[in-house]
Amino acid sequence: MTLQEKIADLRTSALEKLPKIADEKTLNDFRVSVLGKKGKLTDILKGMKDLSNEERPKLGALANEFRDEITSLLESKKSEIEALIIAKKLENETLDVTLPGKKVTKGNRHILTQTTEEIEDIFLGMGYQIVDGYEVETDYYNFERMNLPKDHPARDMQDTFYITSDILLRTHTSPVQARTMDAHDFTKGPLKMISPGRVYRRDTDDATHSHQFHQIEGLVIDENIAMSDLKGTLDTLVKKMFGAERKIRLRPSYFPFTEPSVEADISCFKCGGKGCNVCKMTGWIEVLGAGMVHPNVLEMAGIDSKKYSGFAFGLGQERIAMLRYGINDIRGFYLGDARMSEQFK
Ligand code: 2NM
Repeated sequence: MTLQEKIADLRTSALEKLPKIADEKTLNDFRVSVLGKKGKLTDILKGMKDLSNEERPKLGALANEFRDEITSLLESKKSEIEALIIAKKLENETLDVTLPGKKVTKGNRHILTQTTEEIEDIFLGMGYQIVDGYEVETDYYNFERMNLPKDHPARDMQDTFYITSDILLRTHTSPVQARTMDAHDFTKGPLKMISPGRVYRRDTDDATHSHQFHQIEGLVIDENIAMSDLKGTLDTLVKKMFGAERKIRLRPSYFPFTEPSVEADISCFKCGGKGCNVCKMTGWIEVLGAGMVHPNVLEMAGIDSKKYSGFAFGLGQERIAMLRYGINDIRGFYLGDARMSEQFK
């Protein structure tokens, strides 16, 4: 067989095999075996050394022609295979838009979180800062600084979770107020803050008691802060939370950390004051405690009680939510039953 015939044979078999190739690996192996350094063409061309000077360039030209033809065929085959791979991928990823969608159930924030954030927004709108503190506190900040003397019944082992005789779980968020008063620079302006958070009391849980619950306390200290400022602030709060028609009523009360102290009632949001089951026929609902900060509390923070005065208040998110939504068992807030939360989407 002449070298020309050998190339012609190789061409025939290559043209026959090429169209049947369907993947990149086989195509590459084919290229190497035909055109590679140790491939069939190279093998044939080894015979060139025996050709005459006229024959050699002719065979060279033929070999080049063959190489060009196969190279071009390999190129188009490669594109063909790539297109096929993409087509197959697209086919597998086809989205049937007529199929029914998967239902995504959306969660929602716990009702106590929602209540807290709603109250936070109201006070942020009045220029208050929101301050976080420790749930594990010292006797000093939790009681001493709140003008609760050593023999005060609230300091009883019965009422508080003690970790040591000096360290306890806070019974109110007042320690946050004390710490913030300590740090506040009154030459820069008044102190206006709320402290939302979890608080603890030693109590037997039932429908209306929980050994842990949530509280928001507020505090404003500046020169010339008066009871009228407290009343206006509470009025704004209850109108935003319970409706513009609500009125507030302050009754005298007692807290060791405020003097005078008051309980604040709102006119009943259900009956408007005529008397119903929500207000127990009184027309009024107790919502929070408040008062003018006791001079001792100011002085313990290094604040001159002759120059500065302040008001403070405290409310419980559980109580607010129970009133608003007619929840009759406080334990429902903590059981983690999704059906409880789902009602407040
Ligand atoms: C209440 C009622 C009345 C109160 C007082 C203070 C502080 F730090 F200024 F002394 N913080 N919170 C306060 C006053 C809390 O809760 C029913």
